[in-house]
Amino acid sequence: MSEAIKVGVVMGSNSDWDTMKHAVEIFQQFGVACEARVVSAHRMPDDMFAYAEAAVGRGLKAIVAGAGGAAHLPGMLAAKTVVPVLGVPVQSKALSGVDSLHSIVQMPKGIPVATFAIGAAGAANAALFAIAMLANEDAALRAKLEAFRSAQTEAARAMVLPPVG
Ligand code: RP5
Repeated sequence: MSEAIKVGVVMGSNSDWDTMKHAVEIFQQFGVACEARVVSAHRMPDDMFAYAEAAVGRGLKAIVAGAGGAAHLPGMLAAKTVVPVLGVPVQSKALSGVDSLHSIVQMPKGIPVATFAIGAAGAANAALFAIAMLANEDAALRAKLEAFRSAQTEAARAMVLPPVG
């Protein structure tokens, strides 16, 4: 039997995939069962509400939601579920993702969305943050996270700069 999905990665359009795949890659690297779907707030609002309303019952522990421009998906999911929503601003063509960032980060008091950096780094970090939350109840996952951090530290220590000129 396949492992139960723990985390959802959702996005407003398939044009967001180049950014959001970085979250999925991290979940796969850590062996966290996740699903990836397009759930557009504007083009399929009923599906978005159904996804949010089913999240607790399906056992989702976090939802990583990415969107660009008028990025309402993370906030509206958060409005419809108590499952933690982690928002990723996708870099937009017109305003480079500052519009996405502002749309996601400026939530009203009472309906939080954890908001990450614009683009691929934000998507990867959202996944790492979700993993850190899951690791509170999962010693094996915590060990993987600690190993990831150690490897990253060693890679940074091994960095060599090129000579000037
Ligand atoms: C948003 O509109 C999506 O999240 C995407 O970032 C943006 C553009 O969507 P497409 O026109 O590329 O489908 O809803």
